[in-house]
Amino acid sequence: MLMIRRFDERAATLVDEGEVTGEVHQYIGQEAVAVGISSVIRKDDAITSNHRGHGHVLAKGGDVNLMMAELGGRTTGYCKGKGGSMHITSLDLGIYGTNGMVGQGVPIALGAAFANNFKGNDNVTITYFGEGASNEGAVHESMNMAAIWKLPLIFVCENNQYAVSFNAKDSTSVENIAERGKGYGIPSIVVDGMDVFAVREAAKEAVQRARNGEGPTLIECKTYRYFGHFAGEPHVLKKPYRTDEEIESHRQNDPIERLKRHLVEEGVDEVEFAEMEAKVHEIIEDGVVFMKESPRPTLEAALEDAYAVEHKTMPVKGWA
Ligand SMILES: Cc1ncc(C[n+]2csc(CCOP(=O)(O)OP(=O)(O)O)c2C)c(N)n1
Repeated sequence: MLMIRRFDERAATLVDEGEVTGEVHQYIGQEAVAVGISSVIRKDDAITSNHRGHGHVLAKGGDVNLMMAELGGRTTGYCKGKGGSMHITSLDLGIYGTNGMVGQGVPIALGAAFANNFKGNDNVTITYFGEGASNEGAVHESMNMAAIWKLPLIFVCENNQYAVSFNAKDSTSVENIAERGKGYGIPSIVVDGMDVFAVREAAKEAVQRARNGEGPTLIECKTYRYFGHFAGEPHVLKKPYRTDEEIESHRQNDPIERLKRHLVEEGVDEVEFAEMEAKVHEIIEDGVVFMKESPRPTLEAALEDAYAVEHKTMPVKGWA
C-alpha cells in the first residue's frame, strides 16, 4: 500500500517536471482495494484495470522500473514506451491491460474468464472499474454473460464517488452499485474499501466461489480519491467540485493509517515503519533513474507491434 502511494506521489511530480506526459490518474486513497484483492489471488490469475491502474498493477506484482519506464515513454517499459500510464500490460503477470476507455477492461476480463472456463482450469479473473464505468453498457452486458455462464470473474467496483467532477448521486440511479449485480443474479456486496482486511475477506469468499465453478461476484468497495481526477487537475479546473472539508473527512479514514494502527497493536514499531519507507523510497527512486537513463522509441518503432504476426484459432469442440 505504501509502495502504491509513494509511486503515485512520485508519478505526479514527474508530470510537473515534464518527464511524464499524457495523463496520470493517481490511485491515492484507494490502496486498500487493490492490495486486499491481490492478497488472495495467484500469479496465474488475471486482472483487467482502468485508467487509474498503477495500484492494480503494483499489487499484481508489477515491476517499478518497467512501470516508471512506461510512464516516461521509454523502450524499456512494459509496452516499450508506447502505452504510457493508461495502457500498462504484462501477459506474464496476467495483467491484460490498464485501459483508458472507461468500462472497456470489463469485457476483456469476461473473455479471459471465458477462456479459463473453457480450458477447465481454476484460474480467476478480476476486473477493476469505477462507479462511473458502471453506467457503461459493456459492463452490464458482461455481468449478464458472466452470470449466465457462471464464469470465474470477480467484478470489483471502486466507488470513489466521482467520475471526473461528476458526483455519483447525480449520475447513478441506485445508492449502491452492488444493486446492479443483484439485478443479474450475481452475489453482490458492499465493503469498506478503506479497510484492507474487509476487502480481503470479501475477495477470499468471491475467489473461492469462482474457483469452485459457482460463478461471478460483484464487490463494491466504497472508497475515495484524495487528489484530482488526474495529476494536474487543479491547474485546469476553474471551479472545484468538492470541498476541502469533504476531502479531509476521508483522509481521517486513511487506509494506510488504519493498517498502521493495526500493525502497531501487533507489535510493529516505528523503526520498522521507517525501514519500509526507506526501502520503498529507494525502489521508486531507482525506478526514476532507470526511466531517465532509458532511450525513447524511434519513429520507425511506431508501427511495430501494431498487428499480430501469429493468429491462433480457438477450437470450438468441447464447448456446449
Ligand atoms: C468510454 C469513455 N468515456 C469517457 C471517457 C472520459 N473519462 C475518463 S475517466 C472518466 C471517469 C471515470 O469514472 P470512474 O469510472 O468512476 O473512475 P474513477 O476515475 O473515479 O476512478 C471519464 C468520463 C473515457 N475515457 N472513455
